[in-house]
Amino acid sequence: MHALSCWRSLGTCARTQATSALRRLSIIRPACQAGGDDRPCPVYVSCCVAEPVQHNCYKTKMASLRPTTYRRILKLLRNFNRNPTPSSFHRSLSLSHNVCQEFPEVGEDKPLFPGASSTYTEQLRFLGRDVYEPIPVYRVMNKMGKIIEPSQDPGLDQAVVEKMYKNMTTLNAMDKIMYESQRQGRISFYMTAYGEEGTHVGSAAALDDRDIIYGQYREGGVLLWRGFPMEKMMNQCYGNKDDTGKGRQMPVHYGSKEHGFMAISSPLATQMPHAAGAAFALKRAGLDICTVCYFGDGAASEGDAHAALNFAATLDAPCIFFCRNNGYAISTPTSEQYRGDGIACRGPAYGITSIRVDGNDVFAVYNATKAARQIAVTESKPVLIEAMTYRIGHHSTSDDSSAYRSVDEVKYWDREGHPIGRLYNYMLSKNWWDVDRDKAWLAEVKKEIMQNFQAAEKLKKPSPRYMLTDVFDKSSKRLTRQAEEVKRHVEQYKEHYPIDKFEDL
Ligand SMILES: Cc1ncc(C[n+]2csc(CCOP(=O)(O)OP(=O)(O)O)c2C)c(N)n1
Repeated sequence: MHALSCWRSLGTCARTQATSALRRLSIIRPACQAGGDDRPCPVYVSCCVAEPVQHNCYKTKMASLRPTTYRRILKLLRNFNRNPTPSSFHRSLSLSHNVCQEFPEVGEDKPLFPGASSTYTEQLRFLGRDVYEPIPVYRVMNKMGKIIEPSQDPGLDQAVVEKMYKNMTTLNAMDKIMYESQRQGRISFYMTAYGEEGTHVGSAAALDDRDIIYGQYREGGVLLWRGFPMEKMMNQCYGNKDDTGKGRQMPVHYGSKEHGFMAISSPLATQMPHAAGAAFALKRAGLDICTVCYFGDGAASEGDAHAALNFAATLDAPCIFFCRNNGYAISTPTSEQYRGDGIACRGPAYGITSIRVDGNDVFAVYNATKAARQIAVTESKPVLIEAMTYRIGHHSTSDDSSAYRSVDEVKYWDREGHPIGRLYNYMLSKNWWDVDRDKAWLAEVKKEIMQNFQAAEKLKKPSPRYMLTDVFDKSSKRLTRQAEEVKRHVEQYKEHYPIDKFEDL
């Protein structure tokens, strides 16, 4: 019998006037129990009463509930009635198989502590990292782009695979040009995604375009996949007048409401609890979409990562946590970042379904993300994916990685099993691509990037007045005064400011 319990808050505040022994409140829907019946049906609200040695579920009248609880239940039911499918029911209520604590027969020797469901042992044994086998790395293709196990071939058609390849090579070509542009002092900062193209494109391709993305900063390929124009990326990096962020953030801090991509911000891992919270909101709204949160192996050490994973698990939030484990956090290798089995092994400890994949295998990333999305959306649960990859580029243009890792190591990864080379080989084996097409495509994409780049460089910077707008939704008196002061000051001392490069104040 499926018992679908209400939110945790509802459960803890639920209390009938009749008994204080009420532990939780559950809503039971008969059609769900009967198995997948889509028709609307009555929903019974019942409360579970737990006594020391027995457990019973009693139907209760809504009127006997506290007014706040009663109002919450009505709201839940209204949401459910608007879209009464089993899936929307699962999404508007948390699925719980453990509605009431089960008490064993008298005399049975079993731990009853509410904190864990376990057995007793008389052996004094600590657990070390050797109790678990390291989590295997799921892959579909080998390093030569050959499908290893045919049943795992996602069977994507030529157009989709070609889009994947074009996306990955576009990102790579754009990175080269933007990186060089920074070296020449034309933009202030840049971060490449060399070697990680498969993680961006494989995951983005498996999502619904309505799913909401929370990125770290090295996920430009996800935006490209969603059709975010290259021109806008350049505008952001140049902080020019057409940048939707009004030139306020550092380069590569992209964001696009239209493409469901939350604006990037520099403080690591802060996007993680946001993604968990947003997923919870999506569930409450009864929407069949999820959030996807990208982060690095370094960011996973932040306190916010813990908060996010635990909140998502306990709130049954449909959020895919996608870790790009590229071996480094600037100069910190993973051996100094953690001593456990990477990031994936942390998932089950939070009660989160988890998997480790070969991040350089775009099909493995695709399959894992597609399956994760299915779990997140239909079961309303978080999923953790750890994509193993290698950061081939420097951390950013402010970093020289030869100071802390060998050039040979980097060369190895650039040569062996590179995500773009692997997909290229796969396409060759299918006769979907050839050397001449490749040359023509790479020349075409380079030309397009250069055109966008030059156009973005020519545009003026946004008006300096935007420095003081959007601090709050409406400008305060103090900000308005400061804006006037700035204007007066710049007009008086204009020869000291590069005003010709900016739009009017
Ligand atoms: C809270 C916080 N601490 C430190 C930094 C400085 N910082 C920027 S990027 C970075 C490394 C992040 O590494 P990782 O999460 O593995 O991502 P990667 O750069 O490898 O993609 C650090 C420490 C920051 N931005 N925010």
